[in-house]
Amino acid sequence: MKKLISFFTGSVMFWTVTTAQNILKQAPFGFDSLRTEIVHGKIDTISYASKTVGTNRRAIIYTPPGFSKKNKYPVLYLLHGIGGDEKEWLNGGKPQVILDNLYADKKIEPMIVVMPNGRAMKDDRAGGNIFDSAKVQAFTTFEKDLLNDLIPYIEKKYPVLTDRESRAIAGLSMGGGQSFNFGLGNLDKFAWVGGFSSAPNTKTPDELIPDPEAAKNKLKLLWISCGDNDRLITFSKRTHDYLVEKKIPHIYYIEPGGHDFKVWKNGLYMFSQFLFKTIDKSIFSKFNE
Ligand code: FER
Repeated sequence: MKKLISFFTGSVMFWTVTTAQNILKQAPFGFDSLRTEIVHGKIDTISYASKTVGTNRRAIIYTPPGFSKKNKYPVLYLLHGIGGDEKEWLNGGKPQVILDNLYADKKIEPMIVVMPNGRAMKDDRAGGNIFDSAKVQAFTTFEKDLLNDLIPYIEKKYPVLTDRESRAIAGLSMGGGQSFNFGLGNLDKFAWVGGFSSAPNTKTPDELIPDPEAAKNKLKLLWISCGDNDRLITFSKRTHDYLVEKKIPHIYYIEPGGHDFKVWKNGLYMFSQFLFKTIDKSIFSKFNE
């Protein structure tokens, strides 16, 4: 049976690698399965005082296997969608399993992952009408909470690197829109930006990138992915089209799928492997060949 499984896994890997012109685009079978024999990172829930909202707010932190206060780590802020909260990634995407496996296979750089609640309002639960205008507005307000409350808290309490090249932001759907809006809007704070299936809260391209030269010079990676069956694909596509027009290097990856965790987990699997490493921008175009 083991042989059969490894033959199957091997065949799938061979297929994905060869059809992707040596660029792996889809996570291999088992990437999200818990492996008991490897070292695991740790999940904690923290609470920080938010001056922006006037409450104490929760976030979930994943520290990597082998985490030590003697080291200093880069940070990925990983944001949820309109129906979620700080636990959405954990419940739906098992990022700790995906990342533990990537560490075991030596495919990612040690980093801390912060999963905040991106609905910056007093009652930040995902109940009731999640499309209510005050709740949608709270996803915009989160920019202030993130920059002025959460990031300073993380930098005070955790051993983290604080330069822009050691800070990444990515998210799914509303969180993808937030990542573009906040990441591209604060290039002095973020060098790595990713949006998975970004939602209508994504600013228009000229608002997102008023200064194409600054974006070109400052971004290490701008990642845009979306399922080909997602009705929100227009927000990714119009951003991509503008980036092409302005010749701003980025990855645009349309993969089979809808508006769901299959696409977002693959997004995290792929995006995280680029983070905090030397980047070869010449491979970016292979993602939309
Ligand atoms: C909308 C459709 C979808 C919208 C937001 C979403 C604010 C977000 C979806 C998600 O986060 O999964 O019209 O408007």
